[in-house]
Amino acid sequence: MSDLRHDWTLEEMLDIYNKPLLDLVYQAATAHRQYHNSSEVQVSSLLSIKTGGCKEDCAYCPQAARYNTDVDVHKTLDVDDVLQKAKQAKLGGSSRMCLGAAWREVRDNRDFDKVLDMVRGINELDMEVCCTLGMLSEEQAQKLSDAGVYAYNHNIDTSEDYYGDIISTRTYEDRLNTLKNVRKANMTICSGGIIGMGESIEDRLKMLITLSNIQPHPESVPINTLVPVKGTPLADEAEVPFEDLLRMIATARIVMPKSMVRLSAGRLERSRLEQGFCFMAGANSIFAGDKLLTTPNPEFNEDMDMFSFFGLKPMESAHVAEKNNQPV
Ligand code: SAM
Ligand code: DTB
Ligand code: SF4
Repeated sequence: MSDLRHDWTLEEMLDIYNKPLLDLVYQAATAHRQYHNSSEVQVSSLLSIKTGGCKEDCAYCPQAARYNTDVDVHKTLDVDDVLQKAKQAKLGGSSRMCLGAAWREVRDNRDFDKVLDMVRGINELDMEVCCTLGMLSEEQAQKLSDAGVYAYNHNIDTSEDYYGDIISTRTYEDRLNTLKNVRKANMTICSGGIIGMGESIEDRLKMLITLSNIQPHPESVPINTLVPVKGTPLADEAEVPFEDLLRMIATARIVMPKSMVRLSAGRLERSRLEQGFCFMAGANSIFAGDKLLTTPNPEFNEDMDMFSFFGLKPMESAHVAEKNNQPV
């Protein structure tokens, strides 16, 4: 299977992206079936362990301290509270917890030690743990990995060319560096971006090129649609047409066929049939639970209804799968 390429050109990507829509979806569905069980969707629960008050200036983000949004700032949650929430998520059917913090970067302090305890505790519940905590040094990445973090989410958000229009307090290079540290520490990479921030189609495709240049490809690629939040500079951005989202998901699936493609933020604005089309075009992961980090998301039960409508089922976590394969 030699279609894992790291040298996609913009021309090739444009040719794929601009195919007649159903041909594009068919090609993506075919690529999807080469590497994945098309009836399984990975389901993660997101939990904001430290909310708001972030010193970065990401133009889309309700948690940046400098914008006047309705987000209530909250200090780092206690380990016991987080484990309680993880247990609830597990009872609800989630096999994977993703812990998010509104930090520019991780600092070597008591809050980081708390996160490491959370990670160990959630692992003991036989759940997979992901974290998204901002930039990491090599040593911090290793500590997270040793504590049992399975995946680290760190989005590159858009193309290198457009990045400066969205964030000025860090560089694209900074983000890519953290991704290198994540890989070195043997955590899997979850990295993608946001559509609907005023970027061009070329910017979106250049972002996919950067991701597909990473060797091996990121194990997981979240495609978020901007959730416009009052008080942020991007509050009044135009809605993203469904066709754009579908083409983006399908193109990501074709250029990174082995990765998980996550239909991330922005699902509340999409109908059940639209989301079904995205699963057809190769999306095979979602965030479930009625809240993302600070903004609303569909109810868990609604998602499970949607899954049964389409004949989909939640994927087991690597933990559970390992256990089930052990001889008794
Ligand atoms: N502070 C850490 C960081 O920036 O890496 C982790 C949390 S941050 C909120 C995680 C990701 O959420 C961002 O990289 C961005 O892609 C996404 N995000 C934030 N606000 C969003 C919004 N309004 N709409 C869609 N995605 C958003
Ligand atoms: C990702 O790509 N999307 C998630 C997760 N990684 C951490 C976050 C979406 C956040 C949407 C805005 C909010 O709820 O604050
Ligand atoms: Fe801070 Fe992350 Fe939001 Fe940027 S995206 S302002 S780094 S919480």
